[in-house]
Amino acid sequence: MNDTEKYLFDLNGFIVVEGVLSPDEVSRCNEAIDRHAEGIRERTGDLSLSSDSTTLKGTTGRGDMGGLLAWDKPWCDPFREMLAHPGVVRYLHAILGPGYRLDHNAGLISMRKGAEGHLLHGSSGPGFDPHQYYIFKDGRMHNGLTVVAWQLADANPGDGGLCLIPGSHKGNYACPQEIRKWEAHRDIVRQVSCKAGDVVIFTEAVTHGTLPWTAEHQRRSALFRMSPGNLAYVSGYNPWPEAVLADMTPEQRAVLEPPYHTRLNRPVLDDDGRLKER
Ligand SMILES: O=C(O)CCC(=O)C(=O)O
Repeated sequence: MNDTEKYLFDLNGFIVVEGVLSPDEVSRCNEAIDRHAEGIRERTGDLSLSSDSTTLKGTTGRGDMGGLLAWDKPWCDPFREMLAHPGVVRYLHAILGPGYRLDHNAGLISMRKGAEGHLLHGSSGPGFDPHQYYIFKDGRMHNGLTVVAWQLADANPGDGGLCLIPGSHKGNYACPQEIRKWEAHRDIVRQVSCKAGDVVIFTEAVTHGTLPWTAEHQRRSALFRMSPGNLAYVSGYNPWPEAVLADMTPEQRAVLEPPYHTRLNRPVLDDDGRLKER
């Protein structure tokens, strides 16, 4: 992660890394999703994400699908490769530190035209959340839970999808409800437009959410929530399902280690995603 990228992440709480996946990698992901599309669950009723917002509501719910890492080969492969992808490891080392780990099981967000948005949320002030935080100390940033969102379809300006309030990871006051609902001060909320193959990395501390999807094509974003090596938000690692671990490379397996100190013989990757010699 170069100095400009660090500046932008520190300033905004997120960064878009363009063109991490090749068109072929994007196609492999989309083909795997198409094969499993019956597993996409559209949210209804109590699972709705737009609450009583008048501007985030939609005609249908957001589609979610988990289990990507446990699919049969070859369908799981392009998603497993995301764990230690040479295009993102150096960013995760700068943002989370060496020994970063997968926290939540990987999941797909899919939205079709009319899908509702998601109330803005985030973990900056007024309290300190020891699992989802952004702090700067000893000349570097430290982040808790951090999202790596792999874009598998274009999100053009005006399409909707991921949005956030740049800089809000350093906020001290609670985000007012009318802003969380995208009903007031909409000018401070930025839709993150990006192309298939780009990766958006954002700290869970930044106030973020989802705008209703307006495009004709389906939104597809694969979310990997990562934590520093010493930290867990959820207990999904205890244990990871056998089908998730089966036939993983040592590099991928390293990212599924449970939380513990990096100095205790934790397998660690180099910046290119290869296992480091001890
Ligand atoms: O639509 C997005 O990418 C944001 C998703 C999100 O914030 C969440 O699922 O908690």
